[in-house]
Amino acid sequence: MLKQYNYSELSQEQIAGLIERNNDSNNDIRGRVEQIIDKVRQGGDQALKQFARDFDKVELQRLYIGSSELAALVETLDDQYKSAIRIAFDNIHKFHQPQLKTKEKTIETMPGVNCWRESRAIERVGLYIPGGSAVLPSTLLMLGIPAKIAGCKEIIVCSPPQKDGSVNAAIAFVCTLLDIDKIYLAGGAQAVAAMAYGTESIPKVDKIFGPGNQYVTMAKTILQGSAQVAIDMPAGPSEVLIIADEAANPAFVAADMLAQAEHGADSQAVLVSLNESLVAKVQTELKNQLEQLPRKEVTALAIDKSFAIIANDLTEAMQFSNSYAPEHLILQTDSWQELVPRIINAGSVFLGHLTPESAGDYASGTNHTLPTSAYARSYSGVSVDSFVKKITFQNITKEGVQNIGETVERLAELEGLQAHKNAMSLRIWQTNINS
Ligand code: HSO
Ligand code: ZN
Repeated sequence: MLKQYNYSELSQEQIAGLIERNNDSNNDIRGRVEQIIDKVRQGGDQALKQFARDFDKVELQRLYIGSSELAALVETLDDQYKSAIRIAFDNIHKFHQPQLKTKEKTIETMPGVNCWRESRAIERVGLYIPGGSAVLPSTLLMLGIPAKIAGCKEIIVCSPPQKDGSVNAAIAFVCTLLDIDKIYLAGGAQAVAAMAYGTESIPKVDKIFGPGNQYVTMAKTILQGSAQVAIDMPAGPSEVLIIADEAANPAFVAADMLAQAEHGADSQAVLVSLNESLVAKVQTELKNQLEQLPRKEVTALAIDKSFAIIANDLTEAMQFSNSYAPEHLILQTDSWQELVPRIINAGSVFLGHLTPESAGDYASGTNHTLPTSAYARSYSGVSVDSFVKKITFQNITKEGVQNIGETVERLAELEGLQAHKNAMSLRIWQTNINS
């Protein structure tokens, strides 16, 4: 059963409590993840094999599977899945390709002073593909496609081994579409540590991408501060917030909430409804639809931790949504067009009654690696931009030196940095002599 609150009756503290998620207040998760990171740093491949024994219940001879094994796995995948993956691949590629902008326009800030930016791919990237409670080949599409478009030289993929020491056939198929010929068999925080420091088998990378549970997210957060590695964002347990008014279809609302909840017990689905009777209908739908789901135990746990809020109008609904900053926001109202400009914090938004989050999770083209846990206040989802650095360039001509020279000299004086001033003064003298 979904807990239910009236927005206007909630105190600021209660709202803050509803907005908060995944806090690790007694540092339980941090402590355990730090131990894992230390073991991988010191023990390398041997530590990873031990984690595979302990966590994945598999004895690994080698920490990767290569191209011939991947090809064999691809053979086992049904053609209808292959063609669905190809369509998703094409749509995601279509949406991401135009994001690549190698050189921006040159701006002449003063005559003879030219500045511009160019993108360069991050050379070595690590993609973490979760394989815990559900194997997610779609995540490899979402990370691998922008990495390829950006032109990353080395793409390292880590995914937890299955019980037979292999990976899922659909993941293998996505690898072939992406021209990736190896998958490293490591999962969880240990995989993230391996990519951050490098082991005998797993190369060290410059940036780590991918969603995961709280352990994976914690490992990324710790390592970005200590291992000279960047991360895409802290992407933890998945969440959705749905704003629904009287025009909403309760079956659609419940289905979207359950789709979120089936990701795991720590996922959250929030309904912000404009009327109580819709909430009651959604409750009934949740109960009925949940019964039919193969993952009903885990899904029910997430629904128990979820809640509905009854707001007086769309303004209140948007206010709560912007404070919650959901990873996914679904607007099941006819007036979604009006609401779009009022969205301030959200990872990815699904507009209208016929746009389920599942479309974006898999195949419409947008990326599903998105900021969770209110990080949508400050982070964007993964895109081609996440796989490049933008380098600034400038060139100053003789005319430029004459135009900007004195300004630089004065500012250097102001800061008491004589050597800075000299670097410009020498150019000014030389251009004066030669003119
Ligand atoms: N909703 C997840 C992505 C996903 N769903 C993968 C199904 N497969 C996080 O945005
Ligand atoms: Zn999903």
